[in-house]
Amino acid sequence: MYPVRFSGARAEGGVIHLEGPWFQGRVEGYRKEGHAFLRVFVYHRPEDAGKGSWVVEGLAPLPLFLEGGRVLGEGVGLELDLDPFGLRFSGLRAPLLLAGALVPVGLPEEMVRLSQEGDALKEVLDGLPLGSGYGLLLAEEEGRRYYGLGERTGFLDKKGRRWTNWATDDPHHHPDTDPLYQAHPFLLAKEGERAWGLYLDETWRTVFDLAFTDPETSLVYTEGPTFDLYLIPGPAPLDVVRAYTALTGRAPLPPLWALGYHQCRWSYPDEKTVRKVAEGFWERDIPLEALWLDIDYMEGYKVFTHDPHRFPDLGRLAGDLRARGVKLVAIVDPGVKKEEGYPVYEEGRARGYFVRNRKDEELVGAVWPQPAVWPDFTREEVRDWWGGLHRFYLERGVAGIWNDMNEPAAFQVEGRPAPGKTLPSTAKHGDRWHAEVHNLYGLLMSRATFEGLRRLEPGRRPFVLTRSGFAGVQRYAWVWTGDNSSYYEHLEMSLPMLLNLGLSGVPFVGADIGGFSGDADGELLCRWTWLGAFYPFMRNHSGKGSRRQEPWAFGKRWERCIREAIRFRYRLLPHLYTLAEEASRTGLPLLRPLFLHHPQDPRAEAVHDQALLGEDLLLAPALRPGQTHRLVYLPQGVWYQAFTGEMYASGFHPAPTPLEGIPLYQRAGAAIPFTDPLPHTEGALPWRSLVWQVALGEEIRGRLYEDEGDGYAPGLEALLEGGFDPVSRRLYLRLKDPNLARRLRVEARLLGVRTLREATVPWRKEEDILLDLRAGEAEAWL
Ligand code: MIG
Repeated sequence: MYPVRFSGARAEGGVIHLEGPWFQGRVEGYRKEGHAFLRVFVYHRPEDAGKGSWVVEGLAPLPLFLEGGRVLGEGVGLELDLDPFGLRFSGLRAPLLLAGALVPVGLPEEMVRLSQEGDALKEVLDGLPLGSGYGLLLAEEEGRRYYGLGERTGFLDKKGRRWTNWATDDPHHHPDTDPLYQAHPFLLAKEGERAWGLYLDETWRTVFDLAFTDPETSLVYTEGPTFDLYLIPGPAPLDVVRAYTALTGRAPLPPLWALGYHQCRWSYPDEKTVRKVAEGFWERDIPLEALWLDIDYMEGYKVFTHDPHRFPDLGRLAGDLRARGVKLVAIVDPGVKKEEGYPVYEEGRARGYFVRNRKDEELVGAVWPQPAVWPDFTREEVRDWWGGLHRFYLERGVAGIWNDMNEPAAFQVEGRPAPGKTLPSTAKHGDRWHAEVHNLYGLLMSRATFEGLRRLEPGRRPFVLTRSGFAGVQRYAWVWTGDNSSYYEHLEMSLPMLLNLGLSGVPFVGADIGGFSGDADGELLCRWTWLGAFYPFMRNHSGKGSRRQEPWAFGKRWERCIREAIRFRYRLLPHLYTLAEEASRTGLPLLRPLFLHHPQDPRAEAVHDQALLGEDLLLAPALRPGQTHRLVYLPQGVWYQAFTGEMYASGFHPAPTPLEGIPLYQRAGAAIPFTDPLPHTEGALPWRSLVWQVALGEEIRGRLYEDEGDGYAPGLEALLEGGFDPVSRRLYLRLKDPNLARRLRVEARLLGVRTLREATVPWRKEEDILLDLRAGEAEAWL
């Protein structure tokens, strides 16, 4: 590799143009929703000058000018070196941009092999005159930590390892497996309380070597022919997340039901089994929102079909379940069975919609359907077609779509085992190599599905779950973390995995509760369901060959505990839905690492086994069998144990971890809306019963968002405000609630308050004191 050099820089039309004998570049300023961004773009082929983006859109220009070596614009600044090219930005010193293929780090085995086959590599890389690839060197700072990068194994801080973006189906991943299904070339760097972000808008394989090969240096590498980098100034971690989601897009508000409890298995083999599982929930009074159909509902793994014997009438099944509030979700894989007379194949072939091989023939491989071909989702007409096919499911009452195997995963290609379990880099999507668009496959498939559902049922909010995705996938789908195993280690790892996905802009995420591969047991499933009650996406799923893991699978002892966890989830729904609405507006995830709200606290920086739900609830799950206690770290502020009401100051404390529950803390001053558990969410809004759980504080505040739970009618907001004066012991609460008259019960639970001297409203005592809030106002002396 050799340094990129420029001989001059000039400002023109608010853009800084970089010129050199081999390389050209631009620094551009942008603005969106009050956030400023800098784009540093370097290329060497004239045809790349106008490179677009698959993800970023709707930016307004922010004019830049040059002052000495500094690039300045309103609210942003960057220092440049031209020869060799380097930059300084916020806390980032990036002394060198290197060009040329970086064989030891970046290149996949397949490409190395191709390179040994003469000029094939040159062809893959489109005959680049200078080889290919760029790597930006970052000077490391001791106190810097890195987060983001989407879905990853490991702990919270991603420094010290090398991470690759190359969507990969790895069904048996381990603590150090990389890469996995998602590709998010995004970093959030934190240095003390300041943070900055970096998004590499490149869809080719990219590599983030974070002080791994060399502790003094990190490397951000792309194997593609351009280097397209967005810099996000911060200055707080919260600003970086808000700005990054302004840049790459936000998740739309999901239908309320998506936040309920989901039950899945590969597979419930026939209609009878599906009905029996539903009965199992109803008999035991366990809430159930949706049952999921895995690949065996299809006839011969053909998408947009159902098996005539095992699932003779999907519509009737969906209708019967729906009558009791339960939705059906069906899996749709991208691999289309190549079979004469199968209309999806015939139509796709006639229109030339499938991915082609390097000889420009239909690329034939094998996945669950054998043989199989793959739609080319990079083309809009293919996405439109695919989206429209979903009419099949909607007509049969299916409520949501589950996209799997969309890395894309392939078992074989052209009669041979598929290297890397995917399509060859030389496959063609239109005139692009698979190498360029591989990472986009899941994103674009989800987009096709989401847009199709929205077109077909414009009055409803689509629900799509995807396994693979790229930066921005949150605009179209929820994400689950693929094939974990029934290990306590994977229970533990799920939290940092979901937290980093959240920081990477994907708020609606979950891991398979109970673990997908391997055999769960009652205690593991109980612990996992309690943690899962806080996953934005709460689904129990298990794989073929593993023990069944419905809530009652391990006997009464465990059923009790699991039922409690699922019921707790339903109590929490008013708050979860409020946070979901916030996520759709601000990009902030539901589940957040401690440091996001406590950036000044060094002890919060690496905590991987606790999380915040919103800003006000802190959870600290039990993660080992037989565990009776664990250490909990509470950041700045006063906290109340959310079940027992005990008060804690910031710091460490040993907490008991009983099976019925989870160590959960509520920030002093926070009011959280809870409801009574319902069997499902049909007709639940507006909440008939609301209990605002108040953790006393000098200032008290809580928010509730409500709408119809689906569709696009505007929503309403309820606010609880007030305060507690510790000297006079006077508590004042005022509720502004436009739906007040429609509720049967509205109360404030005074967390940890056991006695009350006097109140202006009716009150009663359970474990804690409950004040009637139907008058919209209450005063009490404690
Ligand atoms: O090759 O559809 O991650 O959730 O149950 C396995 C069967 C394919 C992988 C998914 C898993 C799903 C399974 N699928």
